Amino acid sequence: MVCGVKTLGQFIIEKQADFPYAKGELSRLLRDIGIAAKIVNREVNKAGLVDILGDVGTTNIQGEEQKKLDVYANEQFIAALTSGGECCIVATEEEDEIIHIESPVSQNAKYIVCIDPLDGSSNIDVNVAVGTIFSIYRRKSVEGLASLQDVLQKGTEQVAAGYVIYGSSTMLVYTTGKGVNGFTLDPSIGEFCLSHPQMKIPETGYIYSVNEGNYVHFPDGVKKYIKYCQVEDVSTKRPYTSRYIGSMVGDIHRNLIKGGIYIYPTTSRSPNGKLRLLYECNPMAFIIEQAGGKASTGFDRILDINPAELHQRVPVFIGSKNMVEKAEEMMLIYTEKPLSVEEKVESKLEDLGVVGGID
Ligand code: P6P
Repeated sequence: MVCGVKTLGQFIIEKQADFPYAKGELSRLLRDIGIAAKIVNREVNKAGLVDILGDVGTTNIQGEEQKKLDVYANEQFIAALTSGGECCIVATEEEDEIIHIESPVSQNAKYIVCIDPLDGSSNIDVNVAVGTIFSIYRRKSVEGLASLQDVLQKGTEQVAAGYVIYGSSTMLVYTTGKGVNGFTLDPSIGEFCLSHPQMKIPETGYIYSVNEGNYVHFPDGVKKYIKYCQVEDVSTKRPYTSRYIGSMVGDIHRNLIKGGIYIYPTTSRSPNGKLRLLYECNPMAFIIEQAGGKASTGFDRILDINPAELHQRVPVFIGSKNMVEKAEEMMLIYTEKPLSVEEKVESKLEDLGVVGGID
């Protein structure tokens, strides 16, 4: 205990006992992520003072302007994961392809990390909270170089997931499947200290987070749910409050503490939704489910989705259980469920006269 508080490092070691076969690799991997988060935090906090705001002048595979801090954060997390030696592949929003960590130690490491190094970076220049989101898997392949197949695992296979929110204070929130714990960075000692043990999301809430500027392009089920949130009904404390800051980590962190729902559905510009399955929706879904909430596409559980590609996007309805279930109810009534990737292939084959599909 440092000055009466439990640091992230102490907590990780203490909880390692939860995993009888753990030899400390996951503990060290979480420590490496914590170190990179502190380095990124330092730059985020002084972003207005040094030439690290604004665009790099390049775009990532998503076609999004890369901010200098996006690139900086990406470099710091990759460097920390490389030096730590516990990770063999990094899949990051900022790189088109997976990154094999080349060192001999890392090539035989057993963990895969999927990461959005700096989510919500369009907010950096206007000083609104941004975040890092990470997801950790055990590699499935047992020999040779790990591959993309080791990365494209269902969310239920995650061994850990977490986020860092660089806001009025900097917090790291993570789960290893045994609850959710939050740590606040104490700059005076440079340590993340346990501040929010065993976080639970209220079963219902009164905040809905969605970009209503896209309203006309939303599925009817989403339009109906938004109108449901806005109708006066004292018995259910409606109308709810609308809060949307354009930073998934910020919106979901608030909803985790106060209760609420975050929705990024399909829109005309994002026909599959905007948020990425592997390094945004899956980690957030793991955390929110572990905190007692729910996360779906409006129809199916996020964590059950079989990823088809690295930067796959999915619609996301995530937050307080009762609110997500109400939104799903509206989607079921008013919106036709889109075909899954497998169903689209099957349907195409049938159109082409390939009866019974391909075994
Ligand atoms: P829009 C940030 O770019 C992000 O990925 C999430 O953090 C955020 O919730 C969403 O996109 C904002 O998107 O289309 O509403 O500006």
